[in-house]
Amino acid sequence: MADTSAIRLYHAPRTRSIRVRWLMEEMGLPYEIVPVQFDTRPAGDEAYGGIHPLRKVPALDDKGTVIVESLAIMQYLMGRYGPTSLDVRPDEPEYARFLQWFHFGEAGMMMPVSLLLAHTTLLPEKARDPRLAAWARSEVEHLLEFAGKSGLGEREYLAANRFTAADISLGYMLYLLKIIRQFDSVPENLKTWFKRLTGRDSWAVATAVETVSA
Ligand SMILES: N[C@@H](CCC(=O)N[C@@H](CS)C(=O)NCC(=O)O)C(=O)O
Repeated sequence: MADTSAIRLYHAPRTRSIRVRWLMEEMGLPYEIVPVQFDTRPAGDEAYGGIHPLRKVPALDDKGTVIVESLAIMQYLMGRYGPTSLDVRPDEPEYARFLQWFHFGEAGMMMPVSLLLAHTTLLPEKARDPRLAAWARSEVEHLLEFAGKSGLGEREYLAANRFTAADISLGYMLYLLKIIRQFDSVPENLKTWFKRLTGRDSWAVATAVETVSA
């Protein structure tokens, strides 16, 4: 296996860097956490702008190779330090299904979840638009109905009959909905699946707040 001694994850609790940390815990990769302050925006300090010019999290520095975007980072780590059961290979029957749900977790969900977050929690109360929040909530429900029916159905995991990066990707979005108290209308089978995912030891480490002082 390639040298992993200097993988550095720029991390803030509750953010999408959880996805990357969760994956690295599952893969057993050694890594170092670099806390990024997230109490005020933009995140991090000016020096962090040299790592991630948009000053968002996560970012990963692998011995000088810097990469941002949580799903791209996961794909990079699986490709660079795999093979791993978290990835689904092109020659496996559920490769397409894996890719679809892996990307759905961010590309499919991000817009309405971000709007919901902004208009229920993040923005100052005066700037929140209840109509926008209602629209975002119904869109999120619509997407989750799709994920519950077409994605999970009666399965235990989204693809390939095992826990994969697709579960990490979409699982994080359910965590975000939980944080902003929009979890009640999540379909029952996804709630059960989320419980299954969050029962993993790797989840406890990935979401530990006390290990970083941002
Ligand atoms: N699509 C990006 C989203 C990155 C992102 O927006 N991260 C949030 C935290 S979960 C952030 O840094 N927000 C602060 C900001 O937008 O200023 C990814 O998956 O990494």
